[in-house]
Amino acid sequence: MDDNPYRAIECGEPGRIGWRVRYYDSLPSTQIKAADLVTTGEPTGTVVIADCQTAGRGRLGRSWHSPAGLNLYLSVILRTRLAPSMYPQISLVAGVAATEALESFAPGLVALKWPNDLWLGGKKTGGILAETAGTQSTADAAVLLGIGINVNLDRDQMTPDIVARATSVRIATGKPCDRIALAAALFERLNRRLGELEQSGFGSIRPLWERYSALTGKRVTVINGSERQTGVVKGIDSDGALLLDGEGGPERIIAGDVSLEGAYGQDGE
Ligand code: BT5
Repeated sequence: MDDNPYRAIECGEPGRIGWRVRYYDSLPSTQIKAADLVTTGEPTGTVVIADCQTAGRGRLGRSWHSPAGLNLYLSVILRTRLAPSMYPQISLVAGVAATEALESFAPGLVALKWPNDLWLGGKKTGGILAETAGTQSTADAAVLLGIGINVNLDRDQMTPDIVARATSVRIATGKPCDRIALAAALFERLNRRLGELEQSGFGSIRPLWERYSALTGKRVTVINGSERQTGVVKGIDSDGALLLDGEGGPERIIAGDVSLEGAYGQDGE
Protein backbone atom coordinates (compact mmCIF):
# COMPACT_ATOMS: atom_id res chain seq x y z
CA MET A 1 0.00 0.00 0.00
CA ASP A 2 1.16 3.53 -0.71
CA ASP A 3 1.06 6.70 1.38
CA ASN A 4 -2.65 7.31 1.90
CA PRO A 5 -4.09 10.81 1.28
CA TYR A 6 -7.55 9.44 2.19
CA ARG A 7 -6.53 8.44 5.74
CA ALA A 8 -7.95 11.71 7.07
CA ILE A 9 -11.47 10.71 6.00
CA GLU A 10 -11.46 7.16 7.36
CA CYS A 11 -14.34 7.28 9.77
CA GLY A 12 -16.71 5.44 12.02
CA GLU A 13 -16.97 2.03 13.56
CA PRO A 14 -15.45 -1.02 11.88
CA GLY A 15 -17.87 -2.15 9.20
CA ARG A 16 -19.08 1.30 8.22
CA ILE A 17 -18.31 2.16 4.60
CA GLY A 18 -15.03 4.07 4.64
CA TRP A 19 -13.93 3.01 8.12
CA ARG A 20 -10.80 1.74 6.39
CA VAL A 21 -9.34 3.00 3.09
CA ARG A 22 -6.69 0.96 1.33
CA TYR A 23 -4.95 3.33 -1.05
CA TYR A 24 -2.68 2.52 -4.00
CA ASP A 25 -0.92 4.87 -6.42
CA SER A 26 -1.67 2.50 -9.30
CA LEU A 27 -3.68 -0.68 -9.71
CA PRO A 28 -4.91 -2.61 -12.75
CA SER A 29 -8.42 -2.22 -11.28
CA THR A 30 -9.72 -1.53 -7.77
CA GLN A 31 -12.27 -4.31 -8.41
CA ILE A 32 -9.51 -6.89 -8.89
CA LYS A 33 -7.67 -5.75 -5.75
CA ALA A 34 -10.93 -5.77 -3.75
CA ALA A 35 -11.69 -9.33 -4.95
CA ASP A 36 -8.21 -10.45 -3.81
CA LEU A 37 -8.73 -8.81 -0.42
CA VAL A 38 -12.09 -10.57 -0.01
CA THR A 39 -10.43 -13.95 -0.33
CA THR A 40 -8.00 -13.05 2.46
CA GLY A 41 -10.81 -12.04 4.84
CA GLU A 42 -10.95 -8.24 4.40
CA PRO A 43 -13.91 -6.99 6.44
CA THR A 44 -16.97 -5.22 5.14
CA GLY A 45 -16.82 -1.46 4.66
CA THR A 46 -13.20 -1.37 3.46
CA VAL A 47 -12.78 0.92 0.45
CA VAL A 48 -10.01 0.30 -2.07
CA ILE A 49 -8.93 3.50 -3.83
CA ALA A 50 -6.38 3.90 -6.62
CA ASP A 51 -4.97 7.16 -7.94
CA CYS A 52 -4.90 5.57 -11.38
CA GLN A 53 -5.97 2.29 -12.99
CA THR A 54 -4.19 0.60 -15.85
CA ALA A 55 -7.10 -1.74 -16.64
CA GLY A 56 -10.12 0.02 -15.14
CA ARG A 57 -13.29 -1.71 -16.22
CA GLY A 58 -16.91 -1.01 -16.98
CA ARG A 59 -19.73 -3.48 -17.57
CA LEU A 60 -19.58 -6.25 -20.18
CA GLY A 61 -15.82 -6.10 -20.62
CA ARG A 62 -15.72 -2.40 -21.42
CA SER A 63 -12.87 -0.25 -20.16
CA TRP A 64 -12.91 2.73 -17.78
CA HIS A 65 -10.49 5.53 -18.62
CA SER A 66 -8.56 6.10 -15.38
CA PRO A 67 -5.68 8.59 -15.63
CA ALA A 68 -3.63 9.61 -12.55
CA GLY A 69 -3.98 12.59 -10.27
CA LEU A 70 -7.49 13.67 -11.23
CA ASN A 71 -10.41 11.44 -10.42
CA LEU A 72 -11.95 8.93 -8.02
CA TYR A 73 -11.67 5.19 -8.66
CA LEU A 74 -12.85 3.08 -5.77
CA SER A 75 -14.35 -0.27 -4.79
CA VAL A 76 -16.34 -0.84 -1.60
CA ILE A 77 -16.26 -4.32 -0.07
CA LEU A 78 -19.78 -5.10 1.11
CA ARG A 79 -20.46 -8.28 3.01
CA THR A 80 -24.17 -7.65 2.90
CA ARG A 81 -27.11 -9.52 4.39
CA LEU A 82 -29.17 -8.71 1.31
CA ALA A 83 -30.32 -11.58 -0.89
CA PRO A 84 -28.54 -11.91 -4.25
CA SER A 85 -31.84 -11.03 -5.97
CA MET A 86 -31.42 -7.53 -4.50
CA TYR A 87 -27.89 -6.95 -5.80
CA PRO A 88 -29.08 -4.93 -8.84
CA GLN A 89 -30.73 -2.58 -6.36
CA ILE A 90 -27.41 -2.04 -4.57
CA SER A 91 -26.06 -0.51 -7.75
CA LEU A 92 -29.13 1.75 -8.13
CA VAL A 93 -28.93 2.85 -4.48
CA ALA A 94 -25.22 3.59 -4.92
CA GLY A 95 -26.22 5.76 -7.89
CA VAL A 96 -28.55 7.79 -5.67
CA ALA A 97 -25.85 8.13 -2.99
CA ALA A 98 -23.21 9.22 -5.53
CA THR A 99 -25.64 11.71 -7.08
CA GLU A 100 -26.45 13.20 -3.69
CA ALA A 101 -22.73 13.51 -2.94
CA LEU A 102 -22.09 15.13 -6.33
CA GLU A 103 -24.99 17.54 -5.90
CA SER A 104 -23.21 19.53 -3.20
CA PHE A 105 -20.24 20.03 -5.55
CA ALA A 106 -22.25 20.59 -8.76
CA PRO A 107 -25.64 21.92 -7.66
CA GLY A 108 -28.48 21.63 -10.15
CA LEU A 109 -26.47 19.62 -12.70
CA VAL A 110 -26.81 16.04 -11.46
CA ALA A 111 -28.89 13.25 -12.98
CA LEU A 112 -29.02 9.46 -13.16
CA LYS A 113 -29.29 7.46 -16.34
CA TRP A 114 -30.57 3.92 -15.83
CA PRO A 115 -29.01 1.64 -14.91
CA ASN A 116 -25.64 2.90 -13.72
CA ASP A 117 -24.57 6.24 -15.20
CA LEU A 118 -23.91 9.39 -13.20
CA TRP A 119 -24.55 12.48 -15.30
CA LEU A 120 -23.64 16.14 -14.97
CA GLY A 121 -25.20 18.57 -17.41
CA GLY A 122 -26.38 15.72 -19.67
CA LYS A 123 -23.00 13.95 -19.99
CA LYS A 124 -21.46 10.99 -18.22
CA THR A 125 -19.26 11.88 -15.27
CA GLY A 126 -19.28 8.51 -13.56
CA GLY A 127 -20.41 4.93 -13.51
CA ILE A 128 -21.20 2.16 -11.06
CA LEU A 129 -20.16 -1.47 -11.40
CA ALA A 130 -21.49 -3.99 -8.86
CA GLU A 131 -19.89 -7.43 -9.00
CA THR A 132 -19.74 -10.38 -6.65
CA ALA A 133 -16.65 -12.00 -5.19
CA GLY A 134 -16.11 -15.23 -3.32
CA THR A 135 -18.73 -17.94 -3.25
CA GLN A 136 -22.18 -16.75 -2.30
CA SER A 137 -22.70 -19.83 -0.12
CA THR A 138 -19.60 -19.25 2.00
CA ALA A 139 -18.53 -16.70 4.56
CA ASP A 140 -16.12 -15.02 2.15
CA ALA A 141 -18.88 -13.82 -0.19
CA ALA A 142 -19.11 -10.10 -0.92
CA VAL A 143 -20.46 -7.51 -3.31
CA LEU A 144 -17.78 -5.27 -4.79
CA LEU A 145 -19.27 -1.88 -5.45
CA GLY A 146 -17.06 -0.13 -7.99
CA ILE A 147 -17.50 3.60 -8.50
CA GLY A 148 -15.60 5.79 -10.94
CA ILE A 149 -16.14 9.57 -11.00
CA ASN A 150 -14.43 12.09 -13.26
CA VAL A 151 -13.59 14.85 -10.83
CA ASN A 152 -10.91 17.11 -12.33
CA LEU A 153 -10.54 15.45 -15.73
CA ASP A 154 -10.22 17.92 -18.60
CA ARG A 155 -11.31 17.40 -22.19
CA ASP A 156 -7.75 17.06 -23.45
CA GLN A 157 -7.18 14.23 -20.97
CA MET A 158 -10.03 12.13 -22.41
CA THR A 159 -9.67 9.36 -24.95
CA PRO A 160 -11.25 10.11 -28.36
CA ASP A 161 -14.01 7.52 -27.83
CA ILE A 162 -15.45 9.31 -24.78
CA VAL A 163 -14.77 12.97 -25.45
CA ALA A 164 -18.19 13.76 -26.95
CA ARG A 165 -20.12 11.99 -24.18
CA ALA A 166 -18.08 12.46 -21.02
CA THR A 167 -17.68 15.30 -18.55
CA SER A 168 -16.24 15.90 -15.08
CA VAL A 169 -17.14 17.98 -12.06
CA ARG A 170 -14.48 20.47 -13.11
CA ILE A 171 -15.75 20.77 -16.69
CA ALA A 172 -19.41 20.98 -15.64
CA THR A 173 -18.90 23.61 -12.92
CA GLY A 174 -15.84 25.42 -14.27
CA LYS A 175 -14.12 24.92 -10.89
CA PRO A 176 -11.65 22.35 -9.55
CA CYS A 177 -13.10 19.93 -7.01
CA ASP A 178 -11.44 18.37 -3.94
CA ARG A 179 -11.73 14.64 -4.62
CA ILE A 180 -10.99 13.73 -1.00
CA ALA A 181 -13.93 15.88 0.16
CA LEU A 182 -16.07 14.27 -2.55
CA ALA A 183 -15.03 10.81 -1.35
CA ALA A 184 -15.97 11.75 2.24
CA ALA A 185 -19.41 12.92 1.08
CA LEU A 186 -19.79 9.72 -0.94
CA PHE A 187 -19.01 7.49 2.07
CA GLU A 188 -21.55 9.37 4.16
CA ARG A 189 -24.33 9.02 1.56
CA LEU A 190 -23.49 5.36 0.82
CA ASN A 191 -23.72 4.50 4.52
CA ARG A 192 -27.06 6.23 4.79
CA ARG A 193 -28.73 4.94 1.64
CA LEU A 194 -27.40 1.36 1.75
CA GLY A 195 -28.45 1.25 5.43
CA GLU A 196 -31.97 2.23 4.35
CA LEU A 197 -31.94 -0.45 1.65
CA GLU A 198 -30.98 -3.09 4.23
CA GLN A 199 -33.58 -1.92 6.73
CA SER A 200 -36.58 -1.00 4.59
CA GLY A 201 -35.96 -2.29 1.07
CA PHE A 202 -35.85 -0.37 -2.20
CA GLY A 203 -39.25 1.32 -1.67
CA SER A 204 -37.88 4.30 0.23
CA ILE A 205 -35.06 4.88 -2.27
CA ARG A 206 -37.11 4.50 -5.43
CA PRO A 207 -38.66 8.02 -5.29
CA LEU A 208 -35.18 9.52 -4.85
CA TRP A 209 -33.97 7.62 -7.90
CA GLU A 210 -36.99 8.80 -9.87
CA ARG A 211 -36.38 12.40 -8.81
CA TYR A 212 -32.89 12.31 -10.32
CA SER A 213 -33.74 10.22 -13.37
CA ALA A 214 -32.77 11.83 -16.67
CA LEU A 215 -35.02 9.43 -18.56
CA THR A 216 -38.56 9.69 -17.22
CA GLY A 217 -40.94 10.79 -19.98
CA LYS A 218 -38.22 10.49 -22.62
CA ARG A 219 -38.25 8.29 -25.70
CA VAL A 220 -35.41 5.76 -25.59
CA THR A 221 -34.06 2.65 -27.23
CA VAL A 222 -32.76 -0.12 -24.97
CA ILE A 223 -30.23 -2.52 -26.41
CA ASN A 224 -29.52 -5.81 -24.66
CA GLY A 225 -27.39 -8.13 -26.78
CA SER A 226 -29.32 -8.65 -29.99
CA GLU A 227 -32.59 -7.35 -28.48
CA ARG A 228 -33.76 -3.80 -29.10
CA GLN A 229 -36.78 -2.13 -27.50
CA THR A 230 -38.09 1.37 -28.08
CA GLY A 231 -40.54 3.33 -25.98
CA VAL A 232 -41.20 6.14 -23.54
CA VAL A 233 -39.78 5.72 -20.01
CA LYS A 234 -42.44 5.59 -17.30
CA GLY A 235 -40.08 5.18 -14.35
CA ILE A 236 -38.57 2.29 -12.45
CA ASP A 237 -40.35 -0.64 -10.84
CA SER A 238 -40.26 -1.65 -7.16
CA ASP A 239 -37.30 -3.94 -7.92
CA GLY A 240 -35.40 -1.38 -10.02
CA ALA A 241 -36.44 -2.61 -13.49
CA LEU A 242 -36.92 0.14 -16.11
CA LEU A 243 -40.59 0.61 -17.06
CA LEU A 244 -41.20 1.43 -20.70
CA ASP A 245 -44.35 2.31 -22.55
CA GLY A 246 -43.25 0.24 -25.52
CA GLU A 247 -44.58 -0.04 -29.04
CA GLY A 248 -46.36 -3.28 -28.14
CA GLY A 249 -47.50 -2.15 -24.65
CA PRO A 250 -45.86 -1.89 -21.21
CA GLU A 251 -42.39 -3.44 -20.89
CA ARG A 252 -40.16 -4.21 -17.92
CA ILE A 253 -36.47 -4.02 -18.75
CA ILE A 254 -34.03 -5.66 -16.36
CA ALA A 255 -30.77 -5.16 -18.27
CA GLY A 256 -29.40 -3.22 -21.20
CA ASP A 257 -27.91 0.02 -22.44
CA VAL A 258 -30.25 2.93 -22.93
CA SER A 259 -29.84 5.48 -25.68
CA LEU A 260 -31.79 8.65 -25.31
CA GLU A 261 -33.10 10.17 -28.52
CA GLY A 262 -31.31 13.41 -29.28
CA ALA A 263 -28.44 12.82 -26.79
CA TYR A 264 -24.93 12.81 -28.18
CA GLY A 265 -25.64 11.09 -31.45
CA GLN A 266 -27.80 8.41 -29.80
CA ASP A 267 -24.89 6.40 -28.52
CA GLY A 268 -26.21 4.56 -25.55
CA GLU A 269 -23.22 3.84 -23.37
C1 BT5 B 1 -19.61 1.91 -16.13
O1 BT5 B 1 -19.60 0.92 -17.07
O2 BT5 B 1 -20.02 3.02 -16.28
C2 BT5 B 1 -18.99 1.48 -14.79
C3 BT5 B 1 -17.66 2.13 -14.57
C4 BT5 B 1 -17.08 1.75 -13.23
C5 BT5 B 1 -15.68 2.24 -13.08
C6 BT5 B 1 -15.14 1.99 -11.68
S1 BT5 B 1 -13.63 2.82 -11.38
C7 BT5 B 1 -13.43 1.96 -9.90
C8 BT5 B 1 -13.89 0.53 -10.17
N1 BT5 B 1 -12.78 -0.25 -10.65
C9 BT5 B 1 -12.97 -0.61 -11.94
O3 BT5 B 1 -12.16 -1.28 -12.63
N2 BT5 B 1 -14.18 -0.18 -12.36
C10 BT5 B 1 -14.89 0.54 -11.31
P1 BT5 B 1 -20.34 1.02 -18.48
O4 BT5 B 1 -21.77 1.43 -18.28
O5 BT5 B 1 -20.07 -0.28 -19.15
O6 BT5 B 1 -19.61 2.20 -19.22
C11 BT5 B 1 -18.33 2.03 -19.81
C12 BT5 B 1 -18.26 3.01 -20.99
O7 BT5 B 1 -18.17 4.36 -20.48
C13 BT5 B 1 -17.01 2.82 -21.85
O8 BT5 B 1 -17.24 1.85 -22.86
C14 BT5 B 1 -16.79 4.21 -22.43
O9 BT5 B 1 -17.64 4.45 -23.55
C15 BT5 B 1 -17.30 5.12 -21.32
N3 BT5 B 1 -16.17 5.57 -20.46
C16 BT5 B 1 -14.99 4.96 -20.19
N4 BT5 B 1 -14.26 5.67 -19.34
C17 BT5 B 1 -14.98 6.79 -19.06
C18 BT5 B 1 -14.75 7.92 -18.22
N5 BT5 B 1 -13.65 8.07 -17.49
N6 BT5 B 1 -15.72 8.87 -18.20
C19 BT5 B 1 -16.87 8.76 -18.92
N7 BT5 B 1 -17.14 7.72 -19.72
C20 BT5 B 1 -16.20 6.73 -19.79
